Amino acid sequence: MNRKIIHIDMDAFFAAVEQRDHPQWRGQPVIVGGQPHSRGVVATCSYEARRFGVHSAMPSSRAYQLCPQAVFVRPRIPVYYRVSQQIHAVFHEYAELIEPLSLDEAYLDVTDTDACGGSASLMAEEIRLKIYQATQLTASAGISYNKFLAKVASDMNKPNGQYVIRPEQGEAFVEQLAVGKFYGVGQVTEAKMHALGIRTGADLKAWSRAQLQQHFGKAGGYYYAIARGVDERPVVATRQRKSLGSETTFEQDVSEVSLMYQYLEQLTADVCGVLTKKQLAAYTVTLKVKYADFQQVTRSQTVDEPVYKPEQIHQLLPSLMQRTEISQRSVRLLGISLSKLTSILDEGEVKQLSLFQ
Ligand code: TTP
Ligand code: MG
Repeated sequence: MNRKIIHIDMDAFFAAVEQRDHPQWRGQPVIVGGQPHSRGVVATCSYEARRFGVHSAMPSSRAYQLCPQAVFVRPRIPVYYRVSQQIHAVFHEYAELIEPLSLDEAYLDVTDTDACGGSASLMAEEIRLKIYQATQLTASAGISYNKFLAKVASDMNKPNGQYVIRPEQGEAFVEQLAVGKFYGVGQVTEAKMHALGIRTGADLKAWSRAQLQQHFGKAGGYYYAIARGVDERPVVATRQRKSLGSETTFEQDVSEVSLMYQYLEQLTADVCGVLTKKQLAAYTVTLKVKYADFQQVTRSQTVDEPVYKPEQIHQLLPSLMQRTEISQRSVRLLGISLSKLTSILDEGEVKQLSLFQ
């Protein structure tokens, strides 16, 4: 029994929201992320900017060289969260099993959904229409019998389009697909495959499972299966963690700020340890302070680029600490927590795989 999976992905998500909210930017190259002369990177850009070669994760300075006339805007993460909630409300009309990959992307298992006479393609049309009606934003969809193919399919007719890969087409579809297009194959793995002479799904198929495992470890088994159009991974409606934190109550109240900073460094190290193990990064860092009289305050900062290294968090500490009264009052508890978590893909590349409120 084949499953029916829909992968939905919003088009130029952050940039499309900015163009929606700033009509004067419609039809213009819009680059969301770091400012032109900053050391930041491009989060995403409008399709008008992509024509100049600008893309996600490119240094903003490079984007400026390619497209100096672009409008450079800072991300407004809370607005994107709101849109994400709206599109999820639509998803819930069609599927119980929804697996978000990021704010703007999700897998839906619609195998047991009766809507549209059971046609997943018609459901995808309706979902995209309802998303548009609710948000004035366009989405693309891929429809297939597993997650891997649904994901690849959603890129085929982007923007504002959809594409179906039927069970009998799956294997042939993967054969002609460049390995760089495989979800889960980053630039490093792609280069490694190229070095082995593997450029397409067909090339990949020529290798045995054992050989692939030998070269790529655990991922080898996954590559072996997807080269054959097989991907048994279920759509999992993961209850994602919303935050990670660590705190400590002192045996004796602390009044020296430099000592507090040292404790916070230790707490940061603890939290980052967990973060790294879970392959996550965070947009929001929160400092919690409980004063000697048990009064408690929290101070948060949300950043444009998710943080995951202790040094990145250390940089935020002084301004968070300044927003408290720790220099005048002694403290019985300090805590650090990280929220608005997002996944880090292998190869050190940070990508919004799972952003959650
Ligand atoms: P994507 O869905 O990868 O890209 P997109 O929606 O902007 O464009 P496309 O039409 O090709 O789907 O990512 C969704 C959002 O996540 C994107 O709008 C901005 C953010 N993002 C980053 O902040 N950094 C990144 O490196 C990537 C890839 C995305
Ligand atoms: Mg998208």
